[in-house]
Amino acid sequence: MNLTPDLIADYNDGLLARHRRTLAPWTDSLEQTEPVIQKLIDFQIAIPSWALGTGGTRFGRFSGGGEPGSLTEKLDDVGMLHALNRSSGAISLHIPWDIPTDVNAVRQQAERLGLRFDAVNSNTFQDQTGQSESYKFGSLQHTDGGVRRQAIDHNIEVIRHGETLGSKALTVWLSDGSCFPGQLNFRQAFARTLASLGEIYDALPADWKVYVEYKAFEPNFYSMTVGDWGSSYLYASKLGPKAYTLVDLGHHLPNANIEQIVAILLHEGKLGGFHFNDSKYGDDDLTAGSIKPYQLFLIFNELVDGMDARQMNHANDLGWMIDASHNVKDPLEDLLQSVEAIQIAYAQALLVDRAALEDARQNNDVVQAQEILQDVFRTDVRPLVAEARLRAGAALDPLGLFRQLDVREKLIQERGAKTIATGL
Ligand code: PSV
Ligand code: MN
Repeated sequence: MNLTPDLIADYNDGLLARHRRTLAPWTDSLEQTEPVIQKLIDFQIAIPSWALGTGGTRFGRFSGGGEPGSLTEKLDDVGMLHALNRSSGAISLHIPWDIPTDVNAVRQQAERLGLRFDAVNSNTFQDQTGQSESYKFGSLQHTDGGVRRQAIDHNIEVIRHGETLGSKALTVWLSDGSCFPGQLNFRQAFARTLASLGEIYDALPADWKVYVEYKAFEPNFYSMTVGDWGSSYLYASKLGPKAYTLVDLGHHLPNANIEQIVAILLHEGKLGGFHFNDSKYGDDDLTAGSIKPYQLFLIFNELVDGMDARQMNHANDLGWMIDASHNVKDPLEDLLQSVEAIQIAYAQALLVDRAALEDARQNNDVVQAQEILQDVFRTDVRPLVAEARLRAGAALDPLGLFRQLDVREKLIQERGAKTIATGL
């Protein structure tokens, strides 16, 4: 579907009067709001190639219609999201689900759609057909050197694919661990994993990063070899300056203080990137901001504070990615909602009066510190996010336009009612 600038401008015309009314209160404080709007325009959130189809649980999967069946169609879908919100200008690919067959064509298509390739993801958590060794008992941690070799080589192959597309980072998420006490020698598993990661690290191009993603549980339920931010930090520190920790919001034990984790990792210069999603219980992969929007805001509050302290570029110095999957929503609508929730949390964090907050902290004025944060959290910043979209040439209401154009119905007509996207 071709969402031309004219089509978007026509749609916006109908919403302009209302938008101007909601924006009016903000125009009194332009000095404060202009930088926020500009930062929102610059801020791009990568869409995971595996979230464009309907997800599932281990109990089943209810496929939606019109799902993308090839990398080309996945790029088209992300291109459409980006045309609607101008904030999804990147895609994160999972290999081997998304191996490009014609690299030049894929690059050209991405360029036409205004997309760049964010981190590439390796997969040693599933056995692929034709593969000689099995990952049933782990990959980089495996007791058998042959399995480790296969997993290391796969990661290096993923880097090579990423290079052809212009990616600059590899994300390694390992399902390695154990399900029962006694199954694994923890120390040796750690040492083997570190040595395997070291070989992958050595294959990184000079301007690349590797993100070590941790997860507390699943699919192993007794131990995970990269089970928490501490272990990830340890691996990243031992690997070297190109290695960083990746925080996936769904990968913590219940009630973990993720904002504190983020603050410390940033302070140590070891936070590399993010996988946004939300959860009630575990790795639920729900829409960002749908369950705990205050937590999302508090995370962004630490991100902005920590990035500013290190004079980092908000838009480029960390990898911003969504990692969600949805069983009951239209995947594209879900992604539009996630992007908007992230933008809202980011905009609110940018508006925190940091001097006043620090003052309250210095005076141990706990009440005032809470007031400062909650005042911003309870402020409706949606007009600012909409204004950023308007200036970037996006739709004032991306979800509204998606529905008005009946995009899903058109995708079903084009691709069929029973298509299944590759991925989980
Ligand atoms: C694992 O749960 C994870 O968060 C990793 O990022 C994977 O790459 C992704 O989900 C898709 O399986
Ligand atoms: Mn993830």
